[in-house]
Amino acid sequence: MDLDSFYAAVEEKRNPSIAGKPIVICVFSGRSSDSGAVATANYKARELGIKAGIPITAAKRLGKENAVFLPNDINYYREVSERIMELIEDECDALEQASIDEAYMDVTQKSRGIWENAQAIAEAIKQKIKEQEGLTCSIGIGPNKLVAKMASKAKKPDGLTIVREQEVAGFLENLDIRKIHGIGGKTAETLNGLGIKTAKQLGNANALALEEKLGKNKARLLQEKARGIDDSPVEQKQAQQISRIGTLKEDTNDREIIFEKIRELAQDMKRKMEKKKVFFRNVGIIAIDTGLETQTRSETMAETDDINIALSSARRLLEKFLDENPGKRLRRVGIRVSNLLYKKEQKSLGDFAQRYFMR
Ligand code: TTP
Ligand code: MG
Repeated sequence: MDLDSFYAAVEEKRNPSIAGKPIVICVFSGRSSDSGAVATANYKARELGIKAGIPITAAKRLGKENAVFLPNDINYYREVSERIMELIEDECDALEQASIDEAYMDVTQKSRGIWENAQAIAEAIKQKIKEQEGLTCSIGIGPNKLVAKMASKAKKPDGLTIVREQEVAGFLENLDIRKIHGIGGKTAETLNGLGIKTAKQLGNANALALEEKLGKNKARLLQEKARGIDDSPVEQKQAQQISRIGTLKEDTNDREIIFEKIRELAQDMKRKMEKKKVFFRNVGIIAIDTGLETQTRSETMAETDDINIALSSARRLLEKFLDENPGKRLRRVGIRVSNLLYKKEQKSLGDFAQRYFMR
């Protein structure tokens, strides 16, 4: 699952007055007013040639006066991302978040190995994300992570592509090598130089000739990918931290109002901590002011799973922060626990064996 033009879509959802316009999310370097690069652009802006990685100045020339340029509000995108990951976690056997807007889901058990069931799960996920967050995503379903990922890129935005085992060869036949994860512009040029344009050609290419150009490891890896071979499991990386950030009803420096919000967020965080069965050894607060500047404060303690200890620590940190920043009004606040210890391994061997034999 990969969300469509993620940062731009989130901004479009947050601010309906810009809906339908070309939207460009910028990472301003601060050197001069327009220096920096584009993080992403919505599909309207992509039609004008604006895309991730190009300089903001170039994007402004292409976008003319119609396009909307916004600074990258990464903390907010992380909040939305986290909510979506939690939403889809319940729909699969195992979830592996691959980036802020991308995740692998194992549905081997949930679908009982039946492709139509997997399709229904994917449709339900798309529906849920649309209803709860107002965002679209593209999903690929395949016999392994590699094919699923390539399938998710096959149709975008709002796509759903299924590539069954027996369809893998056909899917790869005409697939541009640039669509293979790990092949960037440079590698593609090298391969094109050898007359290799499609995944199938790469899969069938002479291994020695490839190794000469790319080195042994890379050549082997890319050739396996080009053949759709991948047996890596969908593995949840254990979270290093759990946090909740929320927006205050209005910008304020009133410590009671701010702390009340932190208390509310902590209740939600507690549910997640119980689900993950963690102890924490560090508590932090996140303070985002009216200029969207983010500051954090944290302290370390003996390991505990008691939310009240996290809350009294957060209270102390907040008091200190506000004393040090008199008059600073906050727009969003958050609480975070980190240095986590897991009470027991999440996946029992029985669970793993069952998944293995379902394959
Ligand atoms: P992507 O999933 O690569 O891009 P996207 O979601 O904007 O568009 P698509 O519909 O093609 O999936 O990346 C996810 C987010 O990561 C993206 O919204 C912004 C951020 N990002 C950067 O900040 N810099 C980059 O160069 C890229 C590629 C992405
Ligand atoms: Mg995306």
